[in-house]
Amino acid sequence: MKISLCLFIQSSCFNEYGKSLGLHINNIRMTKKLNTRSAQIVLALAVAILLVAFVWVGGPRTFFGTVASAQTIEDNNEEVTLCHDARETITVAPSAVESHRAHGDRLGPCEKGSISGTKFLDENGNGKWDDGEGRLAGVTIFLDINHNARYDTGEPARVTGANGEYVFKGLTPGTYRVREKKFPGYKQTFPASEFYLVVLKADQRIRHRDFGNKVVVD
Ligand SMILES: [Ca+2]
Ligand SMILES: [Ca+2]
Repeated sequence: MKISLCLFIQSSCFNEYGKSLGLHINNIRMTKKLNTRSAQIVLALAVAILLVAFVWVGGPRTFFGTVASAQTIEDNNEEVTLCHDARETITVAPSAVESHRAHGDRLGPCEKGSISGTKFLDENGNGKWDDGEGRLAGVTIFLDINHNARYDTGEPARVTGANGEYVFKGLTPGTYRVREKKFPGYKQTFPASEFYLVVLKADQRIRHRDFGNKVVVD
């Protein structure tokens, strides 16, 4: 009788029958709490997984246009690859091919171009690459993305090889400013503008964007 009463009045039970019985009842309560919390966590995870699945499979998706990239989406149950080349961010349904095209994207994979050239030693300093003048290796050529006329961390850069050549591959269509990184002991003599303004179209190869330097004599 006292035990059954104890199950309803636990605090008095703890005092009357000692710590062992009280702790046992508290453990039962704690176990029930943990089981309830675990069930809540499992339910929350299941809802989150279903939400993610909806967004990726059936719901709207966001396409980031800061860099052109190929996207494979479904159109009438067929996979369609398009190049998101509009350089803006849009959110559309995965099957909205027409929405992509109206936005400026193109069907098919992204066609990427290249810019290349050679670094030469302008020995006579006349701003031309004359016969017999050599090539310069180890010079950094970069794409001045922020147009501040100097190299910044993160801007695409190439170091000229033993033959003085450099090449930027995989460039998306757009306008690029190609510059060289100044280095001690040399002065740039070509091009006169000190940089190239290149308007690159899809799958276009721009070549002979050369740079010349002469040795500076103290
Ligand atoms: Ca020359
Ligand atoms: Ca820069």
